[in-house]
Amino acid sequence: MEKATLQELLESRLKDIFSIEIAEASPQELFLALANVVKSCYANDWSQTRKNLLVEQQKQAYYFSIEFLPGKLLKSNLLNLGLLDTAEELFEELSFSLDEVAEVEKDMALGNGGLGRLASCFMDSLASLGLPGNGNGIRYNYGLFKQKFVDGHQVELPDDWLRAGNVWEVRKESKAVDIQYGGEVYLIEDENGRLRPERHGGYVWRAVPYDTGMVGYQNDMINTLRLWSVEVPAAEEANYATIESRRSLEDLTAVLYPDDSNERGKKTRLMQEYFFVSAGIQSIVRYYLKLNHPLTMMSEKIAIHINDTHPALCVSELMRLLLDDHDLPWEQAWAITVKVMSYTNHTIMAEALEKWPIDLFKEVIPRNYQIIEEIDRRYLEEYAEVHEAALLNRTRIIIDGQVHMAHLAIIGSHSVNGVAKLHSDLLKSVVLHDFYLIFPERFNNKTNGIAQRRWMQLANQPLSKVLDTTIGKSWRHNPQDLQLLKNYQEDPTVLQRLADAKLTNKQALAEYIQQTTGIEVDPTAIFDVQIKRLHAYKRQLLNVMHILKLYFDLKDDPQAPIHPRVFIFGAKAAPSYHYAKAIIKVINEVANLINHDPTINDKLKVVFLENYNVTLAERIIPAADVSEQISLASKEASGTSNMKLMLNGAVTIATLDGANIEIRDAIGDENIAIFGLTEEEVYAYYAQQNYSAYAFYEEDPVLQRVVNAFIDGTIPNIEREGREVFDSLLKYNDEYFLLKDFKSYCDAQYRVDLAYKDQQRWQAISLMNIANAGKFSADYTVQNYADDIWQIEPLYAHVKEPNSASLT
Ligand code: 26Q
Repeated sequence: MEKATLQELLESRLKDIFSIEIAEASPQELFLALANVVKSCYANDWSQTRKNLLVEQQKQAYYFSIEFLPGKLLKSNLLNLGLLDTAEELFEELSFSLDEVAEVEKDMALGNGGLGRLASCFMDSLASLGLPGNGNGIRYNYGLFKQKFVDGHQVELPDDWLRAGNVWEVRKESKAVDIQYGGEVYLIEDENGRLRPERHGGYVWRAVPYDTGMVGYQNDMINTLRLWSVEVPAAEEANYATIESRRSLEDLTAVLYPDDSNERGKKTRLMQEYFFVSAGIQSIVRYYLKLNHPLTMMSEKIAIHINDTHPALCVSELMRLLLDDHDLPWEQAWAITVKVMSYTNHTIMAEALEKWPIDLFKEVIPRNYQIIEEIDRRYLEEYAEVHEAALLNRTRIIIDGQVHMAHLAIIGSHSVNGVAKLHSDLLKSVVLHDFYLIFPERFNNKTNGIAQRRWMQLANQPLSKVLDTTIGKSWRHNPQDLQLLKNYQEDPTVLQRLADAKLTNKQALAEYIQQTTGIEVDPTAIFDVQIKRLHAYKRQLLNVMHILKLYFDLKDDPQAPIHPRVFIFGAKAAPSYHYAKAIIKVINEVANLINHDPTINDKLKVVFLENYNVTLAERIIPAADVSEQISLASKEASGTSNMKLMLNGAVTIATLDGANIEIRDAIGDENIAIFGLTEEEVYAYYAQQNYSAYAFYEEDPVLQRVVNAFIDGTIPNIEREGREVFDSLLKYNDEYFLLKDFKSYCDAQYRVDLAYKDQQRWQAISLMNIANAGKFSADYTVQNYADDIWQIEPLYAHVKEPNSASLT
């Protein structure tokens, strides 16, 4: 599209909506008008994609996820439509900044962290590969809370993201479905001797879908992200006359649960899970029936993916529809279900595995509960001859009055995958070992990937331009072409250009830091970044301990040859996670102490940026020199910020955990700073139960000084929090082995400092990170899901030149 055409469209939208000219428009008005233009640019392709799908009848995948975390969509849609450069030029010509306009858009933050962001990266890749794949989730009225710091403490504010409306969504009233909750279900024999469920009591709520187009990268493919919102069924308005009755209904899709590990036993959470599952499965079956094929062939047209256990009810809900509404015999229904379903596990932490009390299940979803009991009974029966009773009793679905969601998902799926090699291996050997004995063929690995278009082309234009001029533009379509950069490892001009791009990004971040926190940081310092949810296992505290060590080194010798560093944190803690909030307070107070200590002379700065989210990630990642990936080995399933930071040229300091291992394998030991216990060593400590935090404390005076700092008054205002940290390390024997890994972490940090001082070497390492990041494109990951698990193919009728994703 020509610039002039875009301008005309924009002008006419501004007239239509606001009756104003471009020159008088505010950023808000420009945003809304431009977003509407963008929407109209893909409207036709969206309906064409749907029509082609109906005509071609190709198999489609449905990605069920209780979280999606797309962030902002304007620039990503412009990029994918091939309009970004044009729009940028136009706005410049009109003396506006597109960035300022894009900034107006509210982040769509319907997720907590890695799992939700992964779902959105996958949506982008599905469309960009021309694959028929849709998202299914919940349209929360409030996304993840906004984080503020008051006195160094985290305070949570509601995220009222829909207040000004959401331009991208389309309400599809005609596609609404009813969701049944509660009541009692009796099984009554019909005239053919078949047991039929009869429901007494209970209530029906309405699920209304809001669809958002998922725009493929320059291929005219538009998939659909379908999010469900609760409403009073039309026929029942009279029953919801009181404010209280309405409120309890509206609560259902009001807020995202802000815990990214586990909220135990909350009825609303279970109702949410059933809500989007039932709505999604009903709409899929309805669609499938339109194709006029027998239900027994469903797995040839439909693949349903269960993203972690939150949508595990897909299994029992599809069974319910096939049995109760479509009269299939159990065996047929079960065969269909297992062929259709697949499941991804995202966590190793035993305490995070989802379980529900059976009483709650019976109360909320009685018919599903009956079906789950029957699945469980038949599971025990079917495998009784092949496996020992003890094994079956450990793997059955209902154990000690609780429904184990992972067990339901595994038994009901033909594929179970982890999200990085180590994680998938640990699923087989430890966490899900019992299931591996029974269903070895179901287990596989799909290492996570990231939407590189967003994390490079959109977030890092300075570096993208350097890449274009150095290796050409093919990397924009084929991420593996980033490898071409390897030819320039020793080319000082290219290395200098990379350094210049990094500096530009650091200057921009420094300005943001100055504006939002008042802290001055020097863009020539090392920007050392840890951005992720706050969790004990991710060990932000280990980072803090190293910062304190450097602080003491400088106090002892203000001339110590340490290259200036800015430590940057971004992290939200679950509101109920007391210890994580204590760590936030501690980091903020350490920042206060160090940033205001004149003897440190600005050699160290600590910056904890508020409200870490997708948009803030897009600011921080391009400016990072060092990427902190320091979880205790075996605990981080994959990590994905590690991939984003690598792609943007940050050098990683990491334990051999999650995808860090694959990153190391891709770039070689010389281009990453590895430290700490290995997974085997961690498990050996568990087996021998001989870890003593105190022993490490006792023998290392440096460590002693650092740990004591939490309680000896060195850090002001952390009387309570400092004590909690101190006790977790010594009294409770340091669950995540920080004291054990401290020394080797400090050594690795020292290597990083040395490497940075040799700028030529540093830039070459950074270059190698960028050059080898292509393999972590979500395009490859999604292609692997498509080939191995879903068996879906690009929509042939539609895609002219599908973006290829073969890792050669
Ligand atoms: C469960 C029950 C009740 C309430 C909340 C939850 C809940 C919600 C979110 C449990 C877990 C999550 C999110 C988990 C998550 O984000 N895991 C991360 O997934 C990434 C993508 O695979 C990995 O890279 C990370 O390693 C993993 O921690």
